[in-house]
Amino acid sequence: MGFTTLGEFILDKQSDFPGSSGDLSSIISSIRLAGKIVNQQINKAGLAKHILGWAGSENIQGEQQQKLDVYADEQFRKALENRKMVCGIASEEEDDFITFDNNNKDAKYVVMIDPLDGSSNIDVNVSIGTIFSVYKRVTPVGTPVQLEDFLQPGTAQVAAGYIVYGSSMMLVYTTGHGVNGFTYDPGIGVYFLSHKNMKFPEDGRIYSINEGNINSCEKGVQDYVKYCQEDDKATNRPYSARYIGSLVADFHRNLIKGGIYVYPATSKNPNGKLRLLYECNPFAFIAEQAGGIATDGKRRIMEIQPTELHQREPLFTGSKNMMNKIASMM
Ligand code: AHM
Ligand code: MG
Repeated sequence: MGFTTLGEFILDKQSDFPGSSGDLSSIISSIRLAGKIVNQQINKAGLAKHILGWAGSENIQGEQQQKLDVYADEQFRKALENRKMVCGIASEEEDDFITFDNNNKDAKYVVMIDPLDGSSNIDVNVSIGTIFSVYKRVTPVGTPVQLEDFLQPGTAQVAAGYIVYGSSMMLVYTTGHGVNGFTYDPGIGVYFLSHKNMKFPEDGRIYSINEGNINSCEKGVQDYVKYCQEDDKATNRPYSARYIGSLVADFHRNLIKGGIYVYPATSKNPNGKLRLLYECNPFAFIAEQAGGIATDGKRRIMEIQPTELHQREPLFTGSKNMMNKIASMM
């Protein structure tokens, strides 16, 4: 019937990595499984009172965690540990990295994960997501995993992707050979290839920024937003403002329709709000693989050398021509 499942696709694409052990494929498979489990709970969130509300603990950024954050964190951790291909993970929800050394001594990969991004949207029934990225460890296999295994620049990513829990669940990922998207059919429990070789349209007319912060953004960002709002028939302006406040959903829409997402430095968050390892780098890898651009306003995101696990960076990402325009104003 011409339908390709994610499982078939992963097997087929193993030939992109001649001589590979299939470990990376196994990591993607564990994420697809945990995604299904988390999706099931998210779909019940409005029903299950016990899932809503606060878990009562705080993460390292001082933000309150909701129960589903904790649940998602556990599911992805367990799924990744079970496959034995990962020696450690760093999660946006955990203060420090977690090592799987006891069980997975010979594993050569580490995974960074934001298990439930945009979680403030859960109790208002708005799309949320999971973001992940995979690196090869830099310290020797068989020794305890170290902080330096996690503090690698985005250019070292071997895979990155996201799951959007929206009107449908979708998994979108890259291993450096383009970007492909898979839509989940809950009736049979299978993801199908629905968005082959995804590309950002070169031009777009959607801008996504929290405009409530505009007065405390730098002048280049303010000028660009004014530019988006001007009337100009030739360039099809004014553009449309669309901001869900769920990075995964905002990025996903812009990837499909053409647009730009900006979370700049503000006076409240002088380094922006988003985390380099869990949010900026994976989206930068996906954006570049899809023909888009990702910067911190000046530097290419993927070339930034991280110095700490929970480091924040401004993020500007999207369609090439929109990104070039904002860059010319910064
Ligand atoms: P979170 O990881 O705590 O959920 O925060 C990240 C989210 C992004 O999904 C979203 O783009 C951004 O925070 C929205 O922030 P703001 O409310 O400041 O616009
Ligand atoms: Mg997040």
